[in-house]
Order: sequence, then C-alpha cells, then structure tokens
Amino acid sequence: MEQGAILIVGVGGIGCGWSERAHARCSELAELLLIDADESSFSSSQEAHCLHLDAMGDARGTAALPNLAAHRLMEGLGNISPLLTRSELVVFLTALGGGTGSGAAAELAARAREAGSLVLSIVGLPFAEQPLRCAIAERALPAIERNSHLCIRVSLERLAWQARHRDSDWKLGSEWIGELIEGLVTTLAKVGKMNLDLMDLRTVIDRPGNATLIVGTGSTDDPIGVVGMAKNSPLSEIDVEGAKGCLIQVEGGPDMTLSHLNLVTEAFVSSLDEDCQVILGARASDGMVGKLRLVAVVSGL
Ligand SMILES: Nc1nc2c(ncn2[C@@H]2O[C@H](COP(=O)(O)OP(=O)(O)OP(=O)(O)O)[C@@H](O)[C@H]2O)c(=O)[nH]1
Ligand SMILES: [Mg+2]
Repeated sequence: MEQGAILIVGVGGIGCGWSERAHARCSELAELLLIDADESSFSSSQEAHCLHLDAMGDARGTAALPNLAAHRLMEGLGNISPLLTRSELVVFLTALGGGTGSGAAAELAARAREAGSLVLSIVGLPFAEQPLRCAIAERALPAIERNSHLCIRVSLERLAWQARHRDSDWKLGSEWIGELIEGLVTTLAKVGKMNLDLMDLRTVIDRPGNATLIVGTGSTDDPIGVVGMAKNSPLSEIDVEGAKGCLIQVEGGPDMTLSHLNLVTEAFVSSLDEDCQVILGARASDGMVGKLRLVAVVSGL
C-alpha cells in the first residue's frame, strides 16, 4: 500500500486517546488525524493532524451537544478533506454519548466513504448507568453504521472490565484497541508471505449480515490461549458461531512454525460455520519473537 493510504481518525476525547495510543504502535504505516472540541486532546501527539472544533470558544468541549459539534465540523471539513481523499482505508475511533464523537463521526465517515475509502468505525457505547449518554449514543449510532463499511461496537463496560484485569486504563483503550488497530494496519500495510489485501477485506465485509473484527495476542507457547483471548474481545453482543466469511491473519516471530499456525487457525475456525469461506494469511516479523497475534474479520453473522 502507498504511504498515507491508511488513516486513523480519533473523534472526541476518548476517541482521540484511543487513536493516539493505537497509532503509536504502527506510526510508520498509518497517518493520524485527531478531531475534538477540547484542545487538550491534541497535547501529547507531535505527529498528528488536528482539527479543533472550538464550539464554545473556550477550547474545552461541546458539553454533550452533538448538533453543535456537527455544525462546527462543517466549517472545518475543508481542511481535512485532502487527507480523507488520499486514504484507501480510514479507521474511525470514537466513544458515543458526548457531543463531539456523537455529532461528528457519522458525517466524517460519510465523507471518507464518498471519497472512495474503505471505512471502518470502532465505536464505544456508554455505560448503562448513564441514561442520558446512552440516549445520545442510540441516536447517533445508526448513521455511523450506515456510513461505514464495517462498524464495530465496543461496550465501554466490557472494556473497563478487561482493563481492570489487565491493570490498564479503559480510557486509553485497555491496550485492546491498540492491539486491534496495530494488527489490522500491519496486516494490510505490509507485504507478508501470503499477503492479504484490501480486496480480500472487501470480499469478506461485503457479505450480507453483520461483521466484526477481533484480535488476540499471546505467547508462542500458548496458541490456544491466543484464540481464547480473541473470543473474549470487549465487543457488545457478538457471537461468531455460524459466521459465513472470515479473513484471518496470524502473525508471529521468525520462531513461528506451521504447527503454531495450524493450531491457532483450527481452534478459531472450528467455532465458525462449517461452510465458512476462510481467507488465511500469515506473516513473520522480527518484532514478534516469542509472540503470536491473531487478527480476524468475521462476517455473515
Ligand atoms: N464513566 C465514565 N464514562 C466516561 C468518562 N469519560 C467519557 N466517558 C464515556 O465516554 C463517552 C464519550 O466521551 P468523550 O469522548 O469525552 O465525549 P466527546 O465526544 O469528547 O464529547 P464532548 O466532550 O461532549 O464534546 C461518554 O458518553 C461516556 O459514556 C468518565 O470519566 N467516566
Ligand atoms: Mg470531550
């Protein structure tokens, strides 16, 4: 893929935090765009393109007012459209329930899609004990789904639960978001032994039914554990059993053997539909010595 072909976009406070952390893991392969009303979201990234939606004129936020964010976005779109236009794959990260993410993400996805990009959105859904935020999220979600080729819903509750187990911070994605994006970007950006490309991804995503993306990482000594972790992703309401299409990439170090590869893919594929179409890729890279990573796009759910 060409340079600049993959763009990671954070929208709103949580989305910007997730994006920065994710981008730091694959910064040589993707560009980063941060969009928020709160200027502090841009403070820790030197490499990012930034779009400041200064809704209240106080550089702080949109106070959970999606319409205000949507309005501000229209004024700033001209500045970022060249970035959207030259990207082949745009990955949006946002958490719904506030103003900026809920107000701006759908329009951004629509623009990227119109420009010919493949659009993936990873969308955090608020905690159940925040009814007002849940209502805002529910209103915003359908348009984001409609404008994305693939929309992955992440339950903040499950992400927070996973973060506690990993002793990490859900606001920074509990590492899980970073692993997902890194896996996806390295899968698509580098030429591996058996290269998967955007056409394969489109083939899988274009199947009727829902689709989702999962990731698991672990030690080469425990291939089955990697699959178990992939199945425990903090996604809302997913059950991959009966999936009809699947794109799998297994990545490991130069120490990865065919037997590792078989163990991981067989353990994973056995839970899908018997007739599931499986596209398999594998790659070894020096940075992955002693580790295995499984990234899968599962569709036809
Ligand atoms: N429990 C909890 N949830 C939070 C917290 N921060 C964010 N969230 C959740 O994450 C969602 C999105 O938050 P942000 O990314 O900050 O929202 P935003 O898009 O920047 O929206 P504005 O700040 O209103 O412009 C919210 O709806 C909440 O559900 C927090 O500190 N605690
Ligand atoms: Mg905010």
